[in-house]
Amino acid sequence: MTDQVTEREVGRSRARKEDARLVTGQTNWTDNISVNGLLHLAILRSPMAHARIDRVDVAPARERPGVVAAFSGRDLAEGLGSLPCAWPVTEDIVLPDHPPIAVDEVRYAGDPVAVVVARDRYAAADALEAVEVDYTPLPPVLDLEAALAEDAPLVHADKGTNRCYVWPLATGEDYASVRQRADVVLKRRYVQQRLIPNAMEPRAVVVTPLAASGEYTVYSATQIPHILRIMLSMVTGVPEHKLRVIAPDVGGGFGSKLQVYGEEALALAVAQRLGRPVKWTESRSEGYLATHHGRGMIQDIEIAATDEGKLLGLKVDLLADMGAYLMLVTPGIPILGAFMYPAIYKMDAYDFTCTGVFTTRTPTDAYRGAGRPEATYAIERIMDELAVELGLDPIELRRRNWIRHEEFPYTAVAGLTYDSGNYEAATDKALALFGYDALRSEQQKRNEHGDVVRLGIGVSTYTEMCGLAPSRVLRDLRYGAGGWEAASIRMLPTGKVEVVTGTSPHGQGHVTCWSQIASDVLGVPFEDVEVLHGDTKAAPQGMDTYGSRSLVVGGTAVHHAAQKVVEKARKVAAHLLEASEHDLEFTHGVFSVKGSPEARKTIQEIAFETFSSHDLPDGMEPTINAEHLVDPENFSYPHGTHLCAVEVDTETGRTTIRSYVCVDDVGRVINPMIVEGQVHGGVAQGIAQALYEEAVYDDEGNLVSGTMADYLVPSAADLPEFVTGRTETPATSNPLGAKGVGEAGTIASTPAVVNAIVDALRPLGVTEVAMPCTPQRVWEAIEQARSGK
Ligand code: MCN
Repeated sequence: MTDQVTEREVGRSRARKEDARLVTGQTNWTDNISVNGLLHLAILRSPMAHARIDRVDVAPARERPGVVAAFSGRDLAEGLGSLPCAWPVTEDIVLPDHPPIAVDEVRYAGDPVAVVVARDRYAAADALEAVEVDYTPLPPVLDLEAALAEDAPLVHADKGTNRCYVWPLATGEDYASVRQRADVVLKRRYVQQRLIPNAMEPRAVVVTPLAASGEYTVYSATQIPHILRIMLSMVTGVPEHKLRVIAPDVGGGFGSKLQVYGEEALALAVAQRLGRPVKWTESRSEGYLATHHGRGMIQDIEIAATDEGKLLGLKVDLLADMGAYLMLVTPGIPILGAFMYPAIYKMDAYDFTCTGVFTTRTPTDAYRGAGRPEATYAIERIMDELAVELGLDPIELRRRNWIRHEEFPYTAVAGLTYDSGNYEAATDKALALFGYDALRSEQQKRNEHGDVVRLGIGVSTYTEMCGLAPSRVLRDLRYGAGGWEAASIRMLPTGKVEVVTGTSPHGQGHVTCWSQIASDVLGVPFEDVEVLHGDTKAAPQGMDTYGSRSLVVGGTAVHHAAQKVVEKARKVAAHLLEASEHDLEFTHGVFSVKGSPEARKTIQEIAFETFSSHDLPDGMEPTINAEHLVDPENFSYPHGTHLCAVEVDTETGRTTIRSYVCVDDVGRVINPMIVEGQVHGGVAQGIAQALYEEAVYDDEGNLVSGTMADYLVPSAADLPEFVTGRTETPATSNPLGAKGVGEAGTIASTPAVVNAIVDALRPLGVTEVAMPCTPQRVWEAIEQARSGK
């Protein structure tokens, strides 16, 4: 007989089941996949940001040793559709054609131009230099404001404009009238630099054809095997039922693998043509050009308030850099942020407009937080400026405006109903952990002494919408997919359990957490649960992993599916124990008859009896397996308070983070250690935006920060010790009471750091430092303030 569990799994810091394999190299990365006859793809990319393609001759490459085939864009164009944009945010959005490989024109440095196929990857890469391409340069389009001028050169000449869309949202009272009653109106411009997602594993794809049946298996380092399958079928014409997509072990994504990439379509098209298995693996520097970027926005934000610091209204005008083409959800990224500018604050009016702009740069799309870090940055920065203007402590200003615990559920001015929250508790806890008052007095002393190294304190009180999400809301936003998630539970005859999930983890630890959830509901040991994912044959239904949705949607589906298993098992147990279902208790995996505890059956015994099906209730199918699809009623709204203390050397401009405290409220926690890890990773990425990372382009549109030597991804040594705390305000929109955590740290941390830097330098007259706040930028800001410019 199998052991039953007596301790609750949910809430335990279980070491991740999946890690032993990952850290000992017994992994199955896409690039490790090798099959007989495998051919390798290399892709020639445009060296120019914008040019007409006059001629492509791949014939010389075909002569190179080891080369099996070579294709120009024109060679491959037939039969290949446009890459999909699944989030056309307005009816009149400009949707340019996006061929997986350029045919007539290249629109960013890195746009694919030709494909070489060879027996090994080195032969393929070497032969690229033999491909002849004649280009006529066209003017690059790099400046978001200049791109909107009447006479601006056009990224897509056939569209007649670089304006992709204009998306307005005006909620609450009329902003102009509210502004009139304000005592203070502040306006600021913030720039969200472009960021390059740096997943540990670069992208890779392997396609294996099965000639006899016309089937293809696509292995891809993707976050979205299910969506990819549908979209690849539409782009290449391979019928969906003949396509199997497998996301093997995937080494991170941060949104960059929430995509349908040209290379995936090209690999499939080449495998189709040659009838041979093919592989493409991106190099790191190739990824910097060809994997989508994140952020890239100019934010004009205006806040109106009374003398007492009561917020009245907010106006935001956003210019969002789409890059050269619209990828899967490019236009929707700033729209996800649109709802978050009012954040945790009460106000009467909100007026938002986003203009999407095409430029001749790598397309942008989701990057950890996707729209919400930008919104949080702008509101949290301007709240600090307003506090200074009103002579208030920044935390006091926030206290005067945030939604109070007893006011939940609360419909915020942008229209979202926050189900729960306790901003007071999280802030109080963070302040205590941080030692706020002591740091403020030290700061004052240093300022009075005119110290070279100044101390700055930054706060960020945030919420965010995640757990994407209710399908009906997504439909209203013109998002092309639903927000549901699927799970099924297979009770194997020997009492072991397979959880099949539609989520597709790539570092988050779903195998562990889903095991914890299933174990609790079914009463079977954690070790007896296996989780299957990331394969459209094994887990045919799913909406994949992004938007910190997996726990609150996918985990909830696991919970419900497990409950269905228990209910089916109850019927069998009642029959076998000759009792009424209502007289059965179910505790720790054991059904027993109330009042006669010796009359009992474990759920594992039921699984075996059902399999052998000798004695089932009439009409009952011989299985207690179950499936459940969940479509949540609402997003989830994690929140918290992050506090950062920096020391800024006013002679060198160097910033050192002295302490970093974050108290996050992600509702009920399934696995505290995993949540802690998510917060650490998220905060690291937010700090990276504040201090280090930027995709820099020259005036011709070349990416000059094109390697890891030029684009500074911080290592653990560059980051401070994080002090983490939690408060737990359960979500009311899912039975787990959980809120998402995957992006929270990134969303909260960037403004905390920049607020701290500006706070340190304010006595010197500095009111703004542009991100990333490199020593040079900080030093320049000090010099500018000194010289009064
Ligand atoms: N969790 C928990 N209790 C909670 C909330 C979450 O135990 N109250 C656990 C979940 O069970 C899950 C993990 O924390 O194991 C993250 O859950 P969730 O917030 O639902 O986020 P997703 O699983 O949907 O992951 C997506 C999210 C996003 S959008 C980005 S970007 C991101 C992130 O996850 N990219 C990551 N974290 C990442 N972590 C790694 N290692 N690699 C990435 O690419």
